[in-house]
Amino acid sequence: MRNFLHVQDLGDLKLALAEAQEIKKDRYKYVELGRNKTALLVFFNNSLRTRLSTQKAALNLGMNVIVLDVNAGAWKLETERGVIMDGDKSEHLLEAIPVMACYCDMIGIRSFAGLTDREYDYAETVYNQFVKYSGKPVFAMETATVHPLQAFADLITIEEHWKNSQLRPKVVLTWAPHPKSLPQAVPNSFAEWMNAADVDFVITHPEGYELDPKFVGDARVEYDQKKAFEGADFIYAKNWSCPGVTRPADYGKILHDYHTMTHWTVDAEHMSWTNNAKFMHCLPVRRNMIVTDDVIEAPTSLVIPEAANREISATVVLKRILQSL
Ligand code: AN0
Ligand code: CP
Repeated sequence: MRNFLHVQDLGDLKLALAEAQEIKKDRYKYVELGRNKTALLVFFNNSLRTRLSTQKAALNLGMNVIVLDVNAGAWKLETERGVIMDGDKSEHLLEAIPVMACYCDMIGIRSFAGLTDREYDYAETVYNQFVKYSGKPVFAMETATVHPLQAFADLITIEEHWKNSQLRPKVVLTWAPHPKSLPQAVPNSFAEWMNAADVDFVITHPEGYELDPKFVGDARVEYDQKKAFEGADFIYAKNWSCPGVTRPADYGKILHDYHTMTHWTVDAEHMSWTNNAKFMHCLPVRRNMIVTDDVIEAPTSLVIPEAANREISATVVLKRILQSL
């Protein structure tokens, strides 16, 4: 595997999950694989988990790691071609990418959606520029439309906490309120990966927040949150801004004042509608906005195991890339 953006990039998902468990048992098993290889992690946006877990994964594999925070010390980068660069941006990505590529063997990119130009975001313009102009393997650390390292860790976590081999778990992705416009990358990837996994998958959100059909696939969409939660084994909460599917002009917007949407916040009553479901969120999470204190602190909350599994998903992905060099 050279590039990592979608679930299909891993090939057989069952094999990838087995590899994750192999690595979890002995996370240094492939420590020789990365000797004298360098991973460059480029952050255009903030991060806690992705930064630490991906660095740890590279160290597990014996690699060297360089981290670049574009907004903290690098030249401000122009990303669009054809712009007259008379503003505050000193360097163009089209020079910066091949330069960065000189110093490493693979590149991880965190570059969130701008949430103003749907076409630009959904074409994965920045990620694809890195693929095209670096000549190096590139993996997503949350790009404009996907967050596959997160979705892979989430799937590992669901598999670990589902003990019934006879039945498929019911997994529900629920929208929850948030005061700021957030990308669709996490719900897009979660939907893509759940559709590829052996689970009964339902998506619930207020009208207007329909995710892009290429990620929804054959998943059931239930607008009544209570109905969606009934019998659920896993509740995956996340806010996302309007994907602009039904009304392109609303792309990236918050459709209703969040104060009027607090009935979507996951609280103990919501969880009582489920089959004693586990609660999941990728983090960072705003407490008492997305989820109440008692739900996130309950023994049924998986938010910390999910974050821990980010090291495992990243180790599998970087190992696969190393094996392709
Ligand atoms: C980001 C998002 O919603 O995509 C990152 C999540 C991993 N969240 C925030 O910006 C709060
Ligand atoms: N879940 C996740 O990707 O967290 P960070 O934004 O802190 O990396």
